[in-house]
Amino acid sequence: MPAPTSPQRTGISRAEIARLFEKTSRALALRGQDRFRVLAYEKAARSLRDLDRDLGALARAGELDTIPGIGKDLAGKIEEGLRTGHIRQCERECQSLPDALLALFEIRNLGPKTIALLHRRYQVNSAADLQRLLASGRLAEAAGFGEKKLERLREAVASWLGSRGRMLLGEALPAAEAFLAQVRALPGVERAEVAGSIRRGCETIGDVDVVAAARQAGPALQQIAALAAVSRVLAVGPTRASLLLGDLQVDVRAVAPESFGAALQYFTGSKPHNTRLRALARQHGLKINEYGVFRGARRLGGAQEEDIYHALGMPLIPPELREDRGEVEAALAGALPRLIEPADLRGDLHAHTTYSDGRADCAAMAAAAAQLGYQYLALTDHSPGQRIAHGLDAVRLRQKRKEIAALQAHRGETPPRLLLGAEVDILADGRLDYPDQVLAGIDVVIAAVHDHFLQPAPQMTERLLAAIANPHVQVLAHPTARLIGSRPPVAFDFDRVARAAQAAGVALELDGSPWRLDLNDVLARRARELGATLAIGSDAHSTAQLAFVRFGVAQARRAGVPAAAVLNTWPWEKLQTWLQRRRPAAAPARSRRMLASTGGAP
Ligand code: DGT
Ligand code: CA
Ligand code: CA
Repeated sequence: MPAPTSPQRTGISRAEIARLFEKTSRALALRGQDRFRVLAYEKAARSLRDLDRDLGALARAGELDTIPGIGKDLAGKIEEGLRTGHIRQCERECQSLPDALLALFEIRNLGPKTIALLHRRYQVNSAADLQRLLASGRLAEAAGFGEKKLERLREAVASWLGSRGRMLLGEALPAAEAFLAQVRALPGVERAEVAGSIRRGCETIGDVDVVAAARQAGPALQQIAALAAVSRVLAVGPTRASLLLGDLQVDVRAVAPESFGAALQYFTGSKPHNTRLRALARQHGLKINEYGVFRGARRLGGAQEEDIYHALGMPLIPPELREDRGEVEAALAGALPRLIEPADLRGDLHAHTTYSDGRADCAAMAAAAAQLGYQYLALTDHSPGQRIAHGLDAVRLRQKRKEIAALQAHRGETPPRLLLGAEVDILADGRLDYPDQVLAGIDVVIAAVHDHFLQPAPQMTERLLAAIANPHVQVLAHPTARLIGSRPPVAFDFDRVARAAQAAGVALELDGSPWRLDLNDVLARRARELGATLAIGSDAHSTAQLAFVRFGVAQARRAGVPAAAVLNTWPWEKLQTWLQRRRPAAAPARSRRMLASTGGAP
C-alpha cells in the first residue's frame, strides 16, 4: 500500500471537542476541583453530542452560545478547537492523566473519589490494573470496600473490559450514515452502503465497513480519504482505505459496479453466515466471493446483492438475520419472517419529560412525536423511588396529569394522543412504587427494576412475577436492566417470566436506548417463541432520543420479530382495548377511562 496521505485539516471535529470536554470534566473531578466546573464541562460535552445543527456554521455565525450549556468561555474554547485543532487549557488539565485512567469513569459504580484513591494508593492507571488489584484481594483491606461492593465492582470491570474497543450501535450508526452521505456525493462514487456489523444491527460495533462502487477504485478512495469528516488516514491503497473519524475506525472497500452487490454481501457478513453460503455454493457447483457468483469461469451475477442469494435458490436474507441462526434453512424453505420496520411503529410507550429526568417538557415531547407521525405517546416519568431522577410523588403526578389533559385539550384531535404514563420501580420484594389506587389512574404503567440488581435468581424471578401479577402493569420495561459494557443483566428465570407475561398479557419491552437494548436480540427471539408480546420503547430523555426506537427495531429484526408482535405498532383503538383489559372491573369506571376523556385526580 502507498504511504498514508496526511489529512489537509487543522481543526478538530465536534465529536473530538465533546470528547476533550468530557476528559477535562473527568480530570477536574479527579483532582477534586470545583464541582460546577466539572459539571459545566460534562454538560457541554453532552450538548455537543446531542447537537443537531452544524457546529462550524454556528461558530461562523457567532451563535455557539445558543447551544445549551455553552457560555462565552466554552464558546471560545470550541472556536479555538475548530480553528487550531487544540484547546490548550483543556489539554493542560488532562496532562499527565492517561486516557486509560480517565476511562475508569465509564465503569459502573466508580466515582471520582474512588478512582483518585485507587490511583493514588494502588497506582491504578487502567481497568486492567483495577482488575488485577481486585483479583489480588488487597483492596478488601481498604476502608469502604465491603465484599458486596467489591463483587459489584468486579462485575462492572469485567463487563466494561468485555466491550472495550467496541462502540455502541447508537453512537456508530449516526456517524456512519453522515459519512456515507458524503461518500455518496463524491463524483467518482456510483453507489455506497454501510456493511459489516452496523448493517446487521449489532448492539456494539468493532469498526465501520463501507462498500463503494466506482469505475476507478483508487482515485475514488483518495477522494474518500480527503473528506472533511476524516480525522486521520491510516492507509489508502488501490482497493481499500482505513480511516479514522474521531474514535471511529472505518474500512472502505471500492469495487467495480458489477461487483458491488457481491462485495456488499461479502462485507456485511457475518462470517458464519458467509461460510454457510459458500458451502452451499460449492454443493451447487458455484463459487461466490466479493467479486460475484461464478460457475467455472462464467460470471452469473454480482452487481446486486440479490444475485448471490438467488443463485443459491433463496430470496435475499435481511442483513439483521445473517448470523447463521437458522436463517439459511428458513430462506431455503421459503419461511423467512416478514420483519418489523421502523415505519410500522405508531407510537411510543416509554418517554421521559422534565417532570423526572427528561430534558424536554411534555409539550415539546408531544410536538416531536407529532413530527414522527405517531398516533400516541405515553409520557412515563419515574416513580418516587428514583430520587436522583426526581421521581414523582402523588402530588406532582396529579399536576402532570392536569398538564397533559390541558395540553391534550389544546391540541384537540391533532395526533399524537397523549397518555399519562409512569415508569414505576419494582421494589425489592416485587411490590410497586405506587399504591394500586394511584396506578389505577395512570394510563400506561411500565414497571422496571432500578435497584437491588444483585438479588439471587430465585428472588429476582419472584420479584418480576409479582410485578407481572399486578393488574395495572402493562409493560415490563428493560427486563434485564443491563447496561451494555457497564452493568450485567440481572439473573432470573427468563422462560418463567416470559411465560407469565404471555399468560397475563403484559408486554416485554425492547428498550431502544443504545446503552440498554434490553431485551437483546436473543432474549427477544425467545420471548417470541414463548408467545409474549413485545413493546419497543425509546426511553427518550430528550426530543431527539425518541429516534432511539430505530435501534430497538434493529434488535427486533435480529430476533425475527414481525410488526404484529409489537404492541406499539397497533392502531390506537386496538392498543386502548389492550391497555384496559387487565384493569380490575371493580375499580371505579372513572379511573379506568383514558386520561384524554377524564382529567380526574390519580
Ligand atoms: P465488528 O467490526 O467486529 O463489529 O464485526 P464485523 O462483522 O463488521 O466484522 P469485520 O469488520 O471484521 O468484517 C466485516 C465483514 O466482512 C465480516 O462480517 C465478514 C467479512 N469478512 C471480513 N474479513 C473476512 C475474512 O477474512 N473472511 C471472510 N470470510 N469474511 C470476512
Ligand atoms: Ca466491522
Ligand atoms: Ca472491518
